[in-house]
Amino acid sequence: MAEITKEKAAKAPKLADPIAATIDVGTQELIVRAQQLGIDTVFDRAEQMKPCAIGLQGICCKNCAMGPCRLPLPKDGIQGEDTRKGLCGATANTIAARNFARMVAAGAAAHSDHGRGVAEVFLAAARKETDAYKIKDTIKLLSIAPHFGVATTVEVDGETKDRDIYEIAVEVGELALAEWGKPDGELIYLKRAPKPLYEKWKKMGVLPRNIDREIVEIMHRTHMGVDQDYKNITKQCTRASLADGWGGSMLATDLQDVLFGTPTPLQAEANLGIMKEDHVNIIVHGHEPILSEMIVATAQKPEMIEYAKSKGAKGIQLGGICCTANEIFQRHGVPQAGTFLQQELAIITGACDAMVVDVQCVFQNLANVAKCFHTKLITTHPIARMEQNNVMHIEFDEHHAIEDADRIVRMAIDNFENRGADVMIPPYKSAAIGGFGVESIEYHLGGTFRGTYFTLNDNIINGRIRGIAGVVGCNNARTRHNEAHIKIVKELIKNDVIVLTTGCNGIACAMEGLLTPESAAVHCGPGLSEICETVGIPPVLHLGSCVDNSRILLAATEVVKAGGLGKDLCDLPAAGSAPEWMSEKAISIGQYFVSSGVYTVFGLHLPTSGAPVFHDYLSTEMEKIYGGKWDLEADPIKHAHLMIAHIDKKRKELGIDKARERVLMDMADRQALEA
Ligand code: BF8
Repeated sequence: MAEITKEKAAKAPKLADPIAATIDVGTQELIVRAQQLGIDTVFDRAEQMKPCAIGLQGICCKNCAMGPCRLPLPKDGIQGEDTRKGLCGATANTIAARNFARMVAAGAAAHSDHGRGVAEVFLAAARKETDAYKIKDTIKLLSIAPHFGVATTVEVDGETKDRDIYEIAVEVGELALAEWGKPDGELIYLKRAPKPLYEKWKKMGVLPRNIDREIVEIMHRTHMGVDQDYKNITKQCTRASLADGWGGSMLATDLQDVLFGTPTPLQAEANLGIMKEDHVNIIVHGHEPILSEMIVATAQKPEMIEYAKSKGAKGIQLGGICCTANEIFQRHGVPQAGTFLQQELAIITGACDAMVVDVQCVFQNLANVAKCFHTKLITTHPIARMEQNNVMHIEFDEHHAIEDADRIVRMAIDNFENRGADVMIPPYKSAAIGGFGVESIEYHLGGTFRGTYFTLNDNIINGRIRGIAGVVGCNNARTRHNEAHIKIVKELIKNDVIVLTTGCNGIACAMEGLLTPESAAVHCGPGLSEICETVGIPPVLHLGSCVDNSRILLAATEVVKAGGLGKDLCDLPAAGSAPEWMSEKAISIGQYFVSSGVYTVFGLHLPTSGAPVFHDYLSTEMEKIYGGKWDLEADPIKHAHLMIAHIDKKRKELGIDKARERVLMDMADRQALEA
């Protein structure tokens, strides 16, 4: 055997320390397994490649071929005037703002193009051009139709009659699809925001005209030699991000609810331990439920289960990764196999018979990992293919969706017998309840008869609930997997802040057992614990995928409407957070939260730190305009306390800070009062 010399050892690529890489034991075990098998994962690659410090700060401009121009901050900081400039004279502020804007454009495009795909399928279903998709949730359809000005009833001979559901759906579908490219007017859903917020947007001239136009305009403005005022660029960031949050994402959520059902609370499990050695395991990964809904339906068919049994398996186990996990968890209770950073590891178990991917957050390295196992890796979306030749492409189309899903599930079943003997599924998983949304929060906290947000507001006003936090977003291999997510959420609920979660934060919380009512007694402060126990809800409410951040906007709007907590979103004792963000979508989400009046804290870093004036504009100046601001804090406990301090500030402004002090009196305080 060749001797390992010091030189050879020094040349060996540095591998991740599994314990430093993730807080999750199952993930640690699979990182070790990958390393033993000589397969690199994102955790190892994060050790081997360090990020570019200048890019990280947002001050590298590569928007023309005279560059890239790099504008590092002087070592001793900026003394006096900031004289840094690129070849064309672009300042650090212009460069950082352009880069930031392009992130907003990409993020808004990703969410909104997803929404467009849903709208197209919705219209095909409404026109009965496909057998695979139907108008399922008619109550939701009837609730959104008025926003589009579509009548739900008709007068016939002096009598009011209900209109045909499919007729309504066609009109809604056509108007919804027009939101991407209509020549005049403004986005329809903007008026769902509290009136003062809508008026603010109008006054600032940031009402999006149509979704595509705002994204295209960012690309134009950030072309070499166009918009050279970071304030004006930021204004367009707001307009495009609103086209995402109150446009493309909100439309995606609503139309998906109509097609597949508005989620209601249900129970499932989370983490890679949901995979079963004796079952055919199919992992569905990506974002669009158009694909995953069909796979879920097909995998549950008795003939498919029989087919799996005929091949020696006991059944079919589906699992989701990334936002597809959130989509099929919230509507069907399909278990969540893991977050963004666990995608390669699902294959490294050796038990993944097929991984089916569509768009967004899919690692190209999945193909290299799949090569080492029997796993069939299948891409399904025309805009998202992989160059590696072991990847199959089965293009999914609403007109033959059932056949496509059938083919994929059969392929996975046929592949079961090709599995190697060496399977390692870490035996860890947690119970989780998901499926919350605007409607179910109203029901759970308002009761069958009341069906309002009054009870929630009452409990915020009396201080049992200190405030509301939206904690969302990705994992990032530059930080310990899930650590910041969990520390921040636990610190918030410990301080009686109820958490609304989406995206990979939702999966992280599910893996940690925080999506169960029982977790309240263990982790919550006395006020929130009492509410969770009385109502039977978890302290962390899972509201779905990243496009479903629109549910957070609408739930917050319902809180405003219920009264007693101000007139606008920026008045609420509420805050947003993305502890481990990595995606351009997160920047778009952050921008629309801030532009909707929400104090929003990001973890890690922001690609703005190299341009201090622009960075400051995103916090201080945006707050003056919209009432919300960007903030940054990498330390999870400090991060949570920034949010709590903001919540307390808002409670004080609302004059409800005293109520909370009373509620949280201990027995000694009470006795002192009685005496
Ligand atoms: O849209 S949270 S890593 S999965 S980008 Fe991706 Fe980030 Fe996860 Fe969903 Ni959202």
